[in-house]
Amino acid sequence: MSNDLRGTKPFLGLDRSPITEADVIILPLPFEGTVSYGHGTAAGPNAVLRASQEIEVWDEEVDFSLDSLKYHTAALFSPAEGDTTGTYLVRLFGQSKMVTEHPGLLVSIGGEHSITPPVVRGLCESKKIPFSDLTVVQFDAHADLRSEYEGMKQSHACAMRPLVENGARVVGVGIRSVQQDELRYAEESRRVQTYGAQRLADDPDRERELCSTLGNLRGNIYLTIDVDVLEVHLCPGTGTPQPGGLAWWQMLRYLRALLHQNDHCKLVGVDIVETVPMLGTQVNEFVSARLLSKVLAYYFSAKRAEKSE
Ligand SMILES: [Mn+2]
Repeated sequence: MSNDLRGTKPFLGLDRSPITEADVIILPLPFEGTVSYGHGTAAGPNAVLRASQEIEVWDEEVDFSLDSLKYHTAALFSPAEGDTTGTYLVRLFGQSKMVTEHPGLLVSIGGEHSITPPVVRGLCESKKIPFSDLTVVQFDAHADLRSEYEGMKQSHACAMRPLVENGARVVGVGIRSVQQDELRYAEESRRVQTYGAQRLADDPDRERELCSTLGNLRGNIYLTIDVDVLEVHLCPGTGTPQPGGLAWWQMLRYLRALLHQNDHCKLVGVDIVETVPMLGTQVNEFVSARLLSKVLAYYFSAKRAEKSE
């Protein structure tokens, strides 16, 4: 595959630590088996890692040096010859289970959103986390709650459904493209809370409610960021862009509420998906790399402050 030839750069250009010692385990997942429209997200992980070489390691907002953490950037976990979507995702479950036997925080870089369920399942199995004690915070333009899409249960358009079916809670943020039966399912399950993009933009009370929800989440939290949650100028390359997304500072307010202002936040894994690099611009991969650096700076600076108290 052409995106393999350029090689995988270590996250932020920092030395690769052994996986056993890493605070953060970066898992690049160049998979795009079920994308319905735009292609190219398989090239996302390498592009994001390359862009990360240019990100400042000091976070000016929370005064945190990202090079004070140890990173293990794993090799690309690519589809093998003959892999179908099904066989790749089963192998990914095994890979996630294996890497999460180590204590570091798992950060997966997609690839399309269909990687999330097997990554979460593998992680929960090796860390013995029951789904009933897991909240998935989903930043996404789409609800991803369909039972199947184009005949496939594993489609990127169904990424949240198996997690909810297995008992996880989902807090969806920035949603603005959803089917009636997805909404019905969300209501009936009683485990899905949705904060639509339009109300967040128009109603300051709704934003306060969201920040209070994120700030008060307890138990294990998995964070999944589909970059199409953002306004389209921040992610023009993504597979299924939707106008009306979150602005940059707005996105950071929500991440801060969850990762920096919630003293009880127990983050068990993160992924960022659907980044598609484009010819002639680096905006897609830079936005994703910067988002990852903010996630880590917010979370680990708060953990460190807690420890020193
Ligand atoms: Mn999605």
